[in-house]
Amino acid sequence: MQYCTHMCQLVKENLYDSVNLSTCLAGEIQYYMDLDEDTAFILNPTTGLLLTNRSLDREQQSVYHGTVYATDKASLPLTATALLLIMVTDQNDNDPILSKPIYYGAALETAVIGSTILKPKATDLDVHQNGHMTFTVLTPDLQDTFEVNSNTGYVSLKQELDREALESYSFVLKVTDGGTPSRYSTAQVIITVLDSNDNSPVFEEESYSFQVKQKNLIRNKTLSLLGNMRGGKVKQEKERLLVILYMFKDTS
Ligand SMILES: [Ca+2]
Ligand SMILES: [Ca+2]
Ligand SMILES: [Ca+2]
Ligand SMILES: [Ca+2]
Repeated sequence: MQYCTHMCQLVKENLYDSVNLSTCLAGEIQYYMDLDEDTAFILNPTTGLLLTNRSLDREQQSVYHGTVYATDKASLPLTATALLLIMVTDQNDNDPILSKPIYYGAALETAVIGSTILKPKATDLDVHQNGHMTFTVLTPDLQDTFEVNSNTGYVSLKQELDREALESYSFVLKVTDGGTPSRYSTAQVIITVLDSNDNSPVFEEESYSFQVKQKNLIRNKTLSLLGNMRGGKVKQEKERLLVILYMFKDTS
């Protein structure tokens, strides 16, 4: 009796599906099978129609192996066998997921344009286009400041930072898969701008004049003077030890 030696059949995940295993044979045949997971399928012994017995999950099991037996109804029946390979085709039933709900990054305000600030990670359990991820920044007004690599999701600097102007940025990172329809998820990104010493200390006034009694100078008393930074007009450095060296000049 002639029968296929190998069969490869495709069934869809999540849907009740069927494949016909009788196409290779004609005549009155009884079909049986051994399958590595026998609750997933039912084989109609008369028609050879193989039906999914439950909804399949490709992400749990994508391939089933088995053997199909075809026996004729002769008084001395003959049996043929075929190795059966059932592959579950993918549906886009998983969102791409970013590894954290919130990512925290930091960059020196003197960081060079193009430097990478953050490397978010994302996964999608589906395959091919259903698992192909594309990253974007959702917050339009920050698209000039940060660039997200659409393939990797890496966040890099697109323009210069200035901590004295803005010391923190927040935007929404979106990852979308290539399925039809597509699925997506988002995460918050918070980037702190770290201070660099990029501003000189500035006196509040252009000149100061004061009088000191000579006896104080003779007694070597300590003179103190506060040089104030201009709060509004001049940018202030953060958490830096301010050491001002005063030099006095005798102008008499
Ligand atoms: Ca699935
Ligand atoms: Ca899937
Ligand atoms: Ca997907
Ligand atoms: Ca600074």
